[in-house]
Amino acid sequence: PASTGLVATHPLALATVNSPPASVDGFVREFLRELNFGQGVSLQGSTVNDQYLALARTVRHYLMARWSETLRRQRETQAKGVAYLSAEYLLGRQLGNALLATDLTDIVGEGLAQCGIDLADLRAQEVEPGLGNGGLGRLAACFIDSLATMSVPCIGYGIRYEYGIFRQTFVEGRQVEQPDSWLALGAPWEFPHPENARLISFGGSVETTTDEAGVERRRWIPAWDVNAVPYNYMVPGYQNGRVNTLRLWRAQATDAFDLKIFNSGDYEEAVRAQTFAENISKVLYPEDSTPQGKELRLQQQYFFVAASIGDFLDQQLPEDFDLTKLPERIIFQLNDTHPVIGVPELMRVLVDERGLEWDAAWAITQKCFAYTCHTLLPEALEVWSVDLLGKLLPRHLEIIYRINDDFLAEVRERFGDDELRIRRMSIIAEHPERSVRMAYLATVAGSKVNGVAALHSQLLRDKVLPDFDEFYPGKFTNVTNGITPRRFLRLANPALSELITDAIGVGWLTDLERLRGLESYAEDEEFRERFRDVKAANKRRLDAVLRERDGFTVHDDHLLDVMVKRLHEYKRQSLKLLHIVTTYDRIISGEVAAADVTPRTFIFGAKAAPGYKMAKEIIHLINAVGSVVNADPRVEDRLKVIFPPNYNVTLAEKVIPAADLSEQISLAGKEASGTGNMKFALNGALTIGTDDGANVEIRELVGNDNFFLFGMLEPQVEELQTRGYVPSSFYEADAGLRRAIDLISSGAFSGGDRSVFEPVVSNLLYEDRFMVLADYAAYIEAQARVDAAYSDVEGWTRSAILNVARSGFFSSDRSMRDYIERIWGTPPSI
Ligand code: 73E
Repeated sequence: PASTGLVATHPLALATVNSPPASVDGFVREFLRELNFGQGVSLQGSTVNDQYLALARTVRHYLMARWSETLRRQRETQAKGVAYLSAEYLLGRQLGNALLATDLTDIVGEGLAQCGIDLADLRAQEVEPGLGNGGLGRLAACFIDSLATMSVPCIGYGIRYEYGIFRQTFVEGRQVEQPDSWLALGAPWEFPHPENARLISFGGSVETTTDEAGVERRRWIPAWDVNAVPYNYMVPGYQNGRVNTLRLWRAQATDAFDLKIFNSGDYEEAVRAQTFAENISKVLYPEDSTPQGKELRLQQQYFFVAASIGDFLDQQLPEDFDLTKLPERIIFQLNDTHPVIGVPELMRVLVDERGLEWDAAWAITQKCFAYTCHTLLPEALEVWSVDLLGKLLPRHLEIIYRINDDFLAEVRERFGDDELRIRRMSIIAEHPERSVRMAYLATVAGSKVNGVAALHSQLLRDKVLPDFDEFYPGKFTNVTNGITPRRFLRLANPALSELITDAIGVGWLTDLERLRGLESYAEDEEFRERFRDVKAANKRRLDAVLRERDGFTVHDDHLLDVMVKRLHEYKRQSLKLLHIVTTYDRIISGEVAAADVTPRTFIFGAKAAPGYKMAKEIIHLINAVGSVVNADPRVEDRLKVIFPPNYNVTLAEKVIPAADLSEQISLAGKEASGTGNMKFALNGALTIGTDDGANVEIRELVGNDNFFLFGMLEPQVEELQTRGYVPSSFYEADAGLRRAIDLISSGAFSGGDRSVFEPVVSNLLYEDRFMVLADYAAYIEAQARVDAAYSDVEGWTRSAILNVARSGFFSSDRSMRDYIERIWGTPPSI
């Protein structure tokens, strides 16, 4: 209920707001009004930040009518929708996307010019909301963009972290983290609604009570609580008049909580209590693919999931709603295991608060959730110790035990007392400590379970959860990830977008398979030349950005070889590094003349989790190799290694369109999907990659001739593992590899100090969990193929165009259609 009393019955109560006129004059008037009345400054006295904030609010006005109309229609039709539950949303800058969605870019550019302002300067002023670590968070952002564009009812739920992913700096080549205060200069895109705060409880105990009907019920008596305050963000569809909602929760101390202490005279303690509560949404955990099992993280998870489920049941449904019909109204999509505590939460609400019988509640719950798994790495599969969970959420732990008991009873019924199987399938693990396997809980509760690329989904079924696949035939499915072409082609690469439209007309931006129409242009010499001009222009644009940002230069006559992604051993940045060191070694040893080496600029972008030591050592080594190689006159500027700090969505939008070569070199079977790989292919880079994640599908689509495949296949990896992998034997057997590693251990990149990179070297020689050395030779050979292919300018361009033409499949619009068809059954509603 949005309004009450007189307001609700007022004749204007249902009137939607009018959009400001979509004309240059109309815009200028609205913008100046915002500057004067909103920011409280004159145009003359305004700073760039004032102008940016006023512009953002002005653009918001244009979206407002569509937003309220979307909400009104949703209330009226009560159509089935998606609640996307994700602890991360890596949104990137909002302004450009909002202008694109409203088709206001030209009007605004012209209007601002009349005011003596350059739109580009205001766009550059925005600090991106970095509320995610990497691919998982960015995927959530792409998905909500696609759903809005496809007019599918969706509400995204998450956490409004006060500090997002840390800002990375380098001090003497080592990573140093700085807090990301993205809110410091104002947050023009959010709508806080403190009046709709929800109380979220923690701790305490559970007791048995008897209700009015004389039935015994378990009742949770929590020990403390916090307020969850919703902050709404618009999610505009692409020029379709729809605006969905992203609702992020902020933790605030409850008055009652600190007042009690405050009244007792302990002012400091009261403030401490407030800090404690508000810590919950203070900072994003900077770990990607390696959750740490910290109590605050479980608090964050429960906090946002309980707020979201409560919000949906209380605010989005009519008051007299029949809860047995809940699956006809909503599907809660679990973005990895982070929101899985929502399963026992929905059970608790249905049974304890709404008085449903257990079996009825379970039948509803099983239909209302679906689970997406994003990884296979054993260390990334979330488990919570029973001690911790029981302390923080005692009633939820009870519910999980009951779910497990019922589930294991079913397993026994099917398979008899097969104790090994029971132990394997139990949601509760006993070793090394008693804990809850969140992926198992999600699999038992979810109506569907999906992996994020074909290979990943198959391995998930066959290797990680085979017992569950046998037990629940048809539950497992695949939806290959995707990326939004609005941000990662239209906004990031306007020059290529224009070239595409010139060739195949409009319409491809919401129907990306139409890029197929470009295939024939690969044979058109003039088109190829224009395509190369676009690439070169994008390199110059990147050069300008990196010069200003970090003082790096990018030569537009170099092959631009790019590896941007989180730093993780399984992704094998160290393999890329060995290639660079090998090439460098060949030059300085005189094996090849510098003049005969393909000029290449290597760009790295990567953040390491602050506690991940080996990842940070590798960052240090990349920087050290870069300093030496870049400064060595023998190289004659034919190799450049640049590593701009703080790689984020904003930088990705500049780097990817300029790239020639996309590095996707994880050990086969370890990268669930990857999404950067798709962005590069769509922007006309060729991939050098292993048979892993979505690389497999990229190669199938773009064709073998337009992709540089190398390395072991997943079954070969398995086989080598079983046989016993001895990395040093590869070192012994390969002279090139030996020389590269020896050069690193000699101190050549550490001022003669042999101890600095010893940990990296011994890790490679004696551990090498991800088989870098085993794939080294194949990688070097594949890079030689790259050099040869690049020397054929026309042939390379042809391949690059075919990469663009055949990447339409990787639109996140297609991913959303697959979710609808295979998982949600949500008919797109207009
Ligand atoms: O392969 C990527 C995948 O493309 C995978 O590593 C990543 O998700 C992407 C989107 O599907 C991912 N992130 C996490 N797990 N898998 C993760 C785990 C814990 C915390 C934060 C992120």
